[in-house]
Amino acid sequence: MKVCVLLPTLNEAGSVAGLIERIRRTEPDARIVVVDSGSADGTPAIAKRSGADVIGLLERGKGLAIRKAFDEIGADQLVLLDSDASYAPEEIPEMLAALGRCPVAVGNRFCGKMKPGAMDAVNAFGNRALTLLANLLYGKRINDVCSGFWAFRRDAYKAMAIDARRFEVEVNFYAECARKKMQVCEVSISYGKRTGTSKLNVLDGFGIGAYLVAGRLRRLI
Ligand SMILES: Nc1nc2c(ncn2[C@@H]2O[C@H](COP(=O)(O)OP(=O)(O)OP(=O)(O)O)[C@@H](O)[C@H]2O)c(=O)[nH]1
Ligand SMILES: [Mg+2]
Repeated sequence: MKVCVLLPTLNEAGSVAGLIERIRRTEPDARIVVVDSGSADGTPAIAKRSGADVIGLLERGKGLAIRKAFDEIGADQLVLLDSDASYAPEEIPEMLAALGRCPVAVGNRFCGKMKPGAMDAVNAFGNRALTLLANLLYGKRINDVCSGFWAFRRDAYKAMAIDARRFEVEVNFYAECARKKMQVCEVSISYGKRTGTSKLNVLDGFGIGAYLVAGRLRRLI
């Protein structure tokens, strides 16, 4: 199998069916996998009815879910996309094209294609601050380290040590690319207002920052 698109879900019943449909229209041959951590709103059943393969987990955590799912998936190219309809699956081909140039691709939301009101002020500040911290600590230039849209060649993903349990998973990708000196291509993407309710809070933002600092210290010792 060539391409697999992974959607992590926690109570995303309002968006998951539409998203699966759009992915299928864009990448008809891709396998679509939903990894769900105990949604109470019927998300897994909706995803199954929409034709996706569903992995159900009992334990919460976006990072944990992504790790478990990618460990089971044997595709050549792995695409990861939040399932709250804030990212556009129509841009997956550009992410895959970037994998022709680099082992890892990340969507950059700060390129002028963000829809008005898509990101509130607290989130915008947090995203900017964490990206600045990442650049300062790791010295590998990136413009949107908390992006929820990534693509990996299989070998590149396998080469990374991913141990994040929650929302630190994206900075974990970035830190591993820095450690392994892997080139990351940035793709200009759009970003819209999410459907449903956010699972992220300010404490998670501090957790991501702490993860970046701890990871850097571990490499120094
Ligand atoms: N499998 C799984 N997915 C999760 C978990 N927590 C969040 N997600 C999913 O991860 C994605 C990102 O979560 P969001 O709540 O959108 O977080 P965010 O995009 O950083 O924040 P917002 O800007 O508020 O949307 C969404 O698709 C969630 O459904 C979890 O514990 N397990
Ligand atoms: Mg979101």
